[in-house]
Amino acid sequence: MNQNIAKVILPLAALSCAQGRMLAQDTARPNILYIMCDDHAMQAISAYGSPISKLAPTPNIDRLAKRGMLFRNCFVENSLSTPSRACLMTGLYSHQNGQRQLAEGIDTTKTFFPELLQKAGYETGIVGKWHMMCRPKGFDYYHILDGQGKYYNPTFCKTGNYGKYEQEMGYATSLTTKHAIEFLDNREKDKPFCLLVHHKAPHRSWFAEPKHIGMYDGVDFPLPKTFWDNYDDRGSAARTQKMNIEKDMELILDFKIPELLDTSDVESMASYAGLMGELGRMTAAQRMAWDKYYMPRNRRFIEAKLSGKELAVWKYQNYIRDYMAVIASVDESVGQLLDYLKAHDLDKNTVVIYTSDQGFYMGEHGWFDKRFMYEESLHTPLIISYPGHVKEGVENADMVQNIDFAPTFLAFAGVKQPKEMTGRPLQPLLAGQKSKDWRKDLYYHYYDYPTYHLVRKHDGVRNERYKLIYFYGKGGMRAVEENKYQKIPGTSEYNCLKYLNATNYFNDDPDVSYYELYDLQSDPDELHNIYGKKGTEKVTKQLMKRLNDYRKELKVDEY
Ligand code: SGN
Ligand code: CA
Repeated sequence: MNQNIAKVILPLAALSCAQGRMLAQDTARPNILYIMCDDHAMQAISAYGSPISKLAPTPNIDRLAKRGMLFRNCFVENSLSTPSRACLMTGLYSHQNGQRQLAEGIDTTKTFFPELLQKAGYETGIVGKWHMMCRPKGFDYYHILDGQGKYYNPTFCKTGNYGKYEQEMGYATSLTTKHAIEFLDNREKDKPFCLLVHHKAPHRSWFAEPKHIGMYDGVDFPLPKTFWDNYDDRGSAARTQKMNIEKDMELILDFKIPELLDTSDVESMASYAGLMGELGRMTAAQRMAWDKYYMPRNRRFIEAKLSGKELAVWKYQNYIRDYMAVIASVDESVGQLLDYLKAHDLDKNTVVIYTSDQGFYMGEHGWFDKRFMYEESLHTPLIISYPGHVKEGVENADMVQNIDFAPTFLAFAGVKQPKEMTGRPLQPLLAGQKSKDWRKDLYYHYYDYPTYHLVRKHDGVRNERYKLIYFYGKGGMRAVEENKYQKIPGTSEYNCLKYLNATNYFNDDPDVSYYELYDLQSDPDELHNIYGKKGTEKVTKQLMKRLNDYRKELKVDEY
């Protein structure tokens, strides 16, 4: 074995056979601290160097990047919360672990990686957003939010009391950090630990902590160059989506303007209810901090009577301002956790991972949200540090995926990866090796239609240069028949169906079956679909073969 890889894996692998009598040796196995945010775009982390992040830096996440490896090409398999979390838990693609859509679906008979760590003598914990509709499996400790969780004074349930949610006063990011520290303080000190810190932030609708409200007021963020994309060159899915900042971001909910409530309008009422879901939970002091910033901002907005492009730009600016103010708390949390590790002499023997459950649009193509296989939502940030084992301040450009996380953690713990686990351990890459047989392309599949944001089903393959996407499925209400969860009361798909029915959400929504092809080298912004264009025959054939091979090898049963 190559010496560098050995440095990352060997001290651990040697122990796997000694499970049960390993306490004396346990300092050899690293602790794992996995921090995952919800919807944190790479564009919002200054270590990745985007123009937005230059105006709203993340010094603590950057601190982590300086002492570890920053991955430029980490991708999700299905750009949505619970599917990504299921990939994390199982190291399996969505159709293998069952969680294809946002609602319940994970096959709980599958092994969750923390179960294997537990068996190997690790103490395991999870705090914050769990979001899976099953009990946390494989955790000695949990302190988790209810579903998507709330930002203000949220409810949590804790170890042994699954489903019994109790309100805690404070802000979600700080409370989650507090519970992470409780786990670290109270853990059994002679065992290695694996702690998952899953922040609710910066999920929609971006409610900042009182001390950060309005911190970017007056800062003008640069518009992404694809902001005014008119999707000319593409199939219908890029046009029929409902995630456009200008058209679909709601003034009441997303921009927190309750003054605009129109009680005769269903959409206005739904938007207001969403907003009150947070404002209505605030204490008087929290609400005062809120109103101090938003009341004058709302008044100025209403008086300005903006429309057209001016309104679109106003929305973009205030979306980014609110989002980045939410990130400020996340960044502080990372700082607190890193400081804790140092103060407790745990920093050398702890692998720290920072990531998100998917990427997010920060105005690229005029969008927010995720779901599409286009770059900004397909990518997710990934930073891994393990002092003395992973080189400091380095970047990696290999194609890695969130199904690789579970195998990586098992390898750190010296636990043999179960045969059925599809992802691959990142240890060779962490050791700085370009392994010859590392994946040269990846498979992606999105299934959640017709639900919020109306992104059509698609799958596809991406290699280092090209991306082939296949959009498919029935349109409009005809798609409801194809949606497994849409008729099950209580699921998010069911709730959405009621909304779709009430609001004439669909305009012209055709059945689709078409491909798109992008050359990421000459067109990194994916503005020019070259599928069917002269000169692309050879590359189309190659990618089509790879896509079909993936579908066959992975037994994708959609078609
Ligand atoms: C909520 C959001 C959507 C978001 C989904 C999924 N609406 O429904 O904008 O796409 O969650 O997000 S909200 O008004 O309730 O915030 S995910 O990150 O959980 O997949
Ligand atoms: Ca998410």
